[in-house]
Amino acid sequence: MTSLMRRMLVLIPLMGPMGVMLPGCGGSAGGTIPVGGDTAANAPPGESAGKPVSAEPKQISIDNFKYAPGTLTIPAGTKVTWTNHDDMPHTVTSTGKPKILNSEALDTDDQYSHVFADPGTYIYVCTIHPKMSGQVIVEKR
Ligand SMILES: [Cu+2]
Repeated sequence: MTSLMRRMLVLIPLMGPMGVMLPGCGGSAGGTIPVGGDTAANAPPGESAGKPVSAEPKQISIDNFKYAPGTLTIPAGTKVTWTNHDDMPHTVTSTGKPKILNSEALDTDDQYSHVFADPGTYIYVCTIHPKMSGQVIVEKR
């Protein structure tokens, strides 16, 4: 009896670290995706894993007169947020009509968001620097 008790007492501390690690791993893998700008670069466009989750919000950063990623493919219903990291003001403005995307001039760290409800290809530019352009391709869910 007593030796069994002692063995269990030894086992518990050994299991302790694993018990501590598991919630940490699960917490970072699942759940909300961090808002960091690096996630967009890692995500291959057009990767539509058959997850039944509602569309994850996506980020497009504006850096050095470029939208990154320049082409973003998303399922319908996705919210996309642009963040201007430049010292220059930029806009996110649809080239076609109606102007689905029509931000004001975004100063440094300003954001603009849009939820893409309908499938299609949405091309946009910066009206201040018309050579800047990007597109969002919205696919049916
Ligand atoms: Cu601009």
